[in-house]
Amino acid sequence: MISLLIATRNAHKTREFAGLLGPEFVLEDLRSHPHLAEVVEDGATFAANARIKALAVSRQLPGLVLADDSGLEVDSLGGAPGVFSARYAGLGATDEANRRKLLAELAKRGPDAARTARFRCALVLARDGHVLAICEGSVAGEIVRQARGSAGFGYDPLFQPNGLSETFAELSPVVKNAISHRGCALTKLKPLLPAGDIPK
Ligand code: ITT
Repeated sequence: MISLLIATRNAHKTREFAGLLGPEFVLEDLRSHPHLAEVVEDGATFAANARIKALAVSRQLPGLVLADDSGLEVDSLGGAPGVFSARYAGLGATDEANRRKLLAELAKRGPDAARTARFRCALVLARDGHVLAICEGSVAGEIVRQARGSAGFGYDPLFQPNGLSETFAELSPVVKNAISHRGCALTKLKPLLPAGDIPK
């Protein structure tokens, strides 16, 4: 069994990692460590923010720490919401408020605005304040005109991956994980995860 601390307070991310990593991993996340101060995510990129989270947590807690920074880039919004995905409609915004804002911003661009978009994910693995690995993944698709589906979280009901006619929120977790930005990034990182392969 490999113990891994996911440096997130987002239970949806932890649930996806559990599905992706399988039963040989014992996962914990920051909900078990409520005393840890909130990390300021002021990086300009997903990788920079994932690094900030991984380092801050791994300096305070022992063992392997995995941080995920992720979000949605919409082409006709100049890449927004990007690193601001979690707080697009303001600090502490709900997923629904963020989705409403995204549709409103796209509507302002007119009916012919491109709806192409991609989810991106950066994963940083760290231990004792040192970065061990950085892996990134992305998945391309388009923003649908009306939210569809109730699975997943965040912008899932608005995102239809290329080649499929369902949104991420209409797909089973197994199918989403197989093609998602998080799944792609983790596929690259997973071979490095068995504790024995990572130099102390
Ligand atoms: P932590 O920083 O504690 O990990 P967070 O939710 O604030 O939690 P991020 O700063 O990485 O994490 O923001 C990610 C946001 O991007 C997330 O809240 C969603 O709005 C969106 N997002 C990322 N991955 C997603 C996915 O698989 N499906 C839908 N939305 C996603």
